[in-house]
Amino acid sequence: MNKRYSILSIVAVAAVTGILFGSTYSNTQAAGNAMGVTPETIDKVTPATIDSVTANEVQKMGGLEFRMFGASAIPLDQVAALQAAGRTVHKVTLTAESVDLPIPGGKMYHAMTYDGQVPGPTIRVTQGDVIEVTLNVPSSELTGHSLDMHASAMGALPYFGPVMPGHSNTYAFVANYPGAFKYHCEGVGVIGMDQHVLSGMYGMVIVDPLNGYHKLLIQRTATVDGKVVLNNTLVDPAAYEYVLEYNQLYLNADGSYNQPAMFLHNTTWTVVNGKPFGYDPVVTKVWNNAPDAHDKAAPIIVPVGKHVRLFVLNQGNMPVFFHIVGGQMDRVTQGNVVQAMGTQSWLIGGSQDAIIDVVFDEPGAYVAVNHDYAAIFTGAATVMLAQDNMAPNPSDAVAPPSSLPDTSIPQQTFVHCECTNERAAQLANMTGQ
Ligand SMILES: [Cu+2]
Repeated sequence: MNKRYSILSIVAVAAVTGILFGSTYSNTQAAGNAMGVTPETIDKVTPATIDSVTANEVQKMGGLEFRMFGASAIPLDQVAALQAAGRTVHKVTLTAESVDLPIPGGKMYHAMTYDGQVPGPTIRVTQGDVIEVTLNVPSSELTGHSLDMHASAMGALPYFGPVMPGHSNTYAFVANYPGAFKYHCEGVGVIGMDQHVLSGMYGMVIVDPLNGYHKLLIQRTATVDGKVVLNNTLVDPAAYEYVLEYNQLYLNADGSYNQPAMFLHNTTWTVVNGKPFGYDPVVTKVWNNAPDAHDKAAPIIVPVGKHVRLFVLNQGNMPVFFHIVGGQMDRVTQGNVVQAMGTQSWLIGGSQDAIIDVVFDEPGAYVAVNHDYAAIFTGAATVMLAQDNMAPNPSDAVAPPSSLPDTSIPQQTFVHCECTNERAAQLANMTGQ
């Protein structure tokens, strides 16, 4: 290996570690001031900031300056000007809240949440919109938290940096690309990031394509004059829309986070929208013994012969081999670019999304799974009942409506969530239930 490259590699790793774990940034954040740190110049590597002999070599070369970019970041004092210029601005507030939440077997686990629910609220905007987001961390929290928005293209610092108890942080950005993007806690300078995300601090930002979703081509076959022929149909973009977020829980018997299990990928539960088997009342009878209505397992109702759009996002630590038992996927889209048509399964890696369009031809029970058997049998089995007459759906499985015309077909919902009773009551108020 080239020696110079080798030294630089070591120093670069050390420097990034220094930036992420160093005390300078988090201390200024804890003080709640403006930090004096610009997005362009985050840190300067010196022997004083890195305890490494190799840093001396770098110092002799004039030092390394690390820059992190704010490509889609907007200074807060310019948000109003962008709004005046015609962009829609979404002001979103999320509050960090550590609570105990139920898991099957009548047990609880120590969850970390945004707004008392897992996943956090789904945010929906249109490509080109501005999101101005504030993270509040109440003084009652025992740890700092943070907010990393994958719908943005901006550096981790200063925007995603730790917010200590009793403080808040606001930043803004333009959502330039369409898709179903993750947001998540980075812990405190990435320390504890695994625990915070795998305990519930994640959610989805849906960015609708500015020019709308493509019409859906579905391909079937027919017989005409004794011959098999293709029978293609173009389906309107307007769809019944659902959200499916995959993750894992790694737990000790007392409901605390089990980091050694995480390193071994030894899953305790696989969750879809925060619950193992949350849409599978057949497998998980225990959910139906849950004392609170919003905890009970309930299947997802989908229409027969109509356009169904699934926003699928892997929030977790393991791959998702997304498959619908009894069905095929008519189309898979990522970033509004079609990736596949008529496929059986789609691999969704960590922090990756897929928008899956399906038309269910026949009534009956279909089951969306992660076709990893360990995942299926620990919770990744989602029953979808296709029927002619729609019924109210679990609220956490239904996407918030798009602001684009002719995109979202409205659905009736009932409150269903991995959330506190207080949050369930808030959700009921918000939806008028
Ligand atoms: Cu956190």
